[in-house]
Amino acid sequence: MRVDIISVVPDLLNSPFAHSIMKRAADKGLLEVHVHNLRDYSDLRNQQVDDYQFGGGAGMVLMCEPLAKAIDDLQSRYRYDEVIYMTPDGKTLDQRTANRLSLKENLLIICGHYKGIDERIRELYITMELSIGDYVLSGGELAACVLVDAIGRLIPGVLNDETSALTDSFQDNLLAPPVYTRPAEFRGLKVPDELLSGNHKKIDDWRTQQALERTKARRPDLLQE
Ligand code: 6GU
Repeated sequence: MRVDIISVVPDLLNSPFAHSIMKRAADKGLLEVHVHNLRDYSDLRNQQVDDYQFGGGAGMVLMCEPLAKAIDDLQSRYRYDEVIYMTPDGKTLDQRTANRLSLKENLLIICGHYKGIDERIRELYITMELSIGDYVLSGGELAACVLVDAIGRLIPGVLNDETSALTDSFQDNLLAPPVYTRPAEFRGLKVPDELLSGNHKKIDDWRTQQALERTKARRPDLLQE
């Protein structure tokens, strides 16, 4: 998968993809992330990319021209499956959407900043608008990192048996069961007998039961779906 990201703060987007599972995805040739500085597409003095909003009001808006120029340039070179705008008024990202996007070849992600981007860019170019939750961030960059991480780990071949996504929380609308490692007893707290039993059926049943109980207690909304 190739992911292109357009941002006015490209430095925010570098380190998250250079470690751990995202790094392994890149090393295996399964995920390529390319970050583009919106200012490189400005024809104005000081590489200006934002302006005051019509109608007045606090906060700057990312202008049409640099964004259109950046997207046109990238679209002339790659055929994107989705052009995604990260915005708090988008659809909230969930595991189902991450699963679906992980099967795409080329994604273009636009990060807003300040008050966001000119509405006409949304009308003309954007095919999908995503939020990562009901709170406001200073810009779309951290949200884009969250999105690429959530998608990247699901790309076929990125995870192995040890890191398999099949047992993640949300993968079947259930939270994951508790996990334990050595020692078998820590400060008087024991690992549940079922997990030490060596009986795979017993272990699976215990995990399913715990996942159900945990979901019922913490996220009953997931069980309604
Ligand atoms: Cl995608 N962007 C911003 N600026 N804030 C957010 C968000 C996105 N998702 C939640 N809050």
